[in-house]
Amino acid sequence: MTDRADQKPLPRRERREQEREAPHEGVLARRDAQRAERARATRNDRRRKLAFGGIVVAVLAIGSYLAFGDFLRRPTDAAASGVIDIQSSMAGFTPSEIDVTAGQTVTLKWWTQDAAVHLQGGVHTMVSPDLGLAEQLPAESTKIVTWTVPNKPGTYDVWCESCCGGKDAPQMHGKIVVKPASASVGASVG
Ligand SMILES: [Cu+2]
Repeated sequence: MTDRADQKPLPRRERREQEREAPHEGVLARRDAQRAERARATRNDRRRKLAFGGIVVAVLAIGSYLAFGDFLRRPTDAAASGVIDIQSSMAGFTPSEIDVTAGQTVTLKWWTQDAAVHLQGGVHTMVSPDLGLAEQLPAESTKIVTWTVPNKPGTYDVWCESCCGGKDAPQMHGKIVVKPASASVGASVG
């Protein structure tokens, strides 16, 4: 006996409550539309976040390329321009390894931003007895060093003896690789 027709008319207050719980179809349709709209908005929002994330990744990629691309390309640029860029700092030589060709005269653009107070005698040094290098670089300066690479291919140690522990400190050492002349002559003549 739950049929509505059999029931006595409900008091007005209860009828209103019933209507609130079972709203008519127009309201339901509106709610569906609102729900769909909200879902669309969420999808759009997600799409916007994805797009934004993509832009952030792209910007970071371009930024790192601009920041480090030059550093990564440096060996090629040095070969093309004939100038090797070397920085001395409390971290040692940057780059810590350079390639040169036996018998070739190379130009080193050697620079530092360090203040004299941090350096023994106010200089960084570049020492490699085997390669005939014994150079000094005053604080906060750039020096052009023209150096004729000895004709003895191999890998050589180079170090700074005037800061941060000097020769005894591993980070004050760099590496100079002297390549045989034939390899590069063949390449440039061809
Ligand atoms: Cu130094």
